Amino acid sequence: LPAAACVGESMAVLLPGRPGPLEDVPSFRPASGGAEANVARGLAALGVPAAWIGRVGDDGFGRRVVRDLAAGGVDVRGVSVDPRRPTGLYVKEAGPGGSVLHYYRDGSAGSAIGPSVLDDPDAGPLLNAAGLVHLSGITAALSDSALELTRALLLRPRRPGRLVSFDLNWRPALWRRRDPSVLRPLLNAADIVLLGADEAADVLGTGDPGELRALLPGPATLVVKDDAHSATALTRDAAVTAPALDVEVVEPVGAGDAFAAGYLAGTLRGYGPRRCLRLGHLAAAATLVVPGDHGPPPPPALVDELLHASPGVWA
Ligand code: KDG
Repeated sequence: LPAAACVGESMAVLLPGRPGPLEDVPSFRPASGGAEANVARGLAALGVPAAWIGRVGDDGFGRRVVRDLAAGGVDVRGVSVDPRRPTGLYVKEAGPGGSVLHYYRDGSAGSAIGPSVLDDPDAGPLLNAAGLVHLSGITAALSDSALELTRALLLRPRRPGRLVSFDLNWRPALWRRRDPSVLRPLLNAADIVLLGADEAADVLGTGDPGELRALLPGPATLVVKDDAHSATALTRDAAVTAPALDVEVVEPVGAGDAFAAGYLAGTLRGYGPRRCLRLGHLAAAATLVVPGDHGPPPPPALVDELLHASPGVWA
């Protein structure tokens, strides 16, 4: 049974063969993505048994998404196939200012997820068994039923020992028809919250770790990421900041998910905050240097060496 269950929408991805406006791109490479599924993949790559819980259409993109996740070692027994709706898709457009994601996911199978998944004979037991359930703000934006499921997983009493992590994952394009004020109570109900200082400033009015702590007293741990530079973990009694690795960034999408996977894998291994942050940075670095949503993690021996290195090595 999985140690972690990641719930959300996974999509097919088209990566441009070269940068520039989509109308001039001659070819695309297919891949798969979706924030929570990326976290499941990142966890599995780090040796944590992880399931992805979500829905795909009865189509080639859906089969690709499920196949890619399974190949990445993710438990896909809890995936439902929706015969009436298509699998979502996103297309990356690479420009001088970075990547833009174009979504084709309105009415998708993934967006139709809802609280009924809790009673699903396949997904329900996986969700119940997992010590950690990982969610993100993207799911809260997808549909009324997806918001209701997010609320159920965060706001209902949980069994002792169960952790729920929540990554803000602010995607303004998904919130045009919804009020993002629903996010704050969700964040506050999680045990571990991950957010970027910049997105926190957009959604909560501040990116300052101390001010965020005052706004979100609920989570046992709040992890505030300062772009590519560092991340700070605020626990009940301490604040620990760890610098990121300085890498040549090829494409940043997916790095936040890899960071979350590293941080959460560290938590499940019983690491203290500094080592959790370091594992997050290592996993993120592996994704920053590839064009897709996930890169292979560094070899375990190197990870181990860097986790235990003296602060000077990381500065
Ligand atoms: O974090 C990476 C995601 O942004 C990408 O995989 C697409 O899930 C996605 C989303 O909703 O933006």
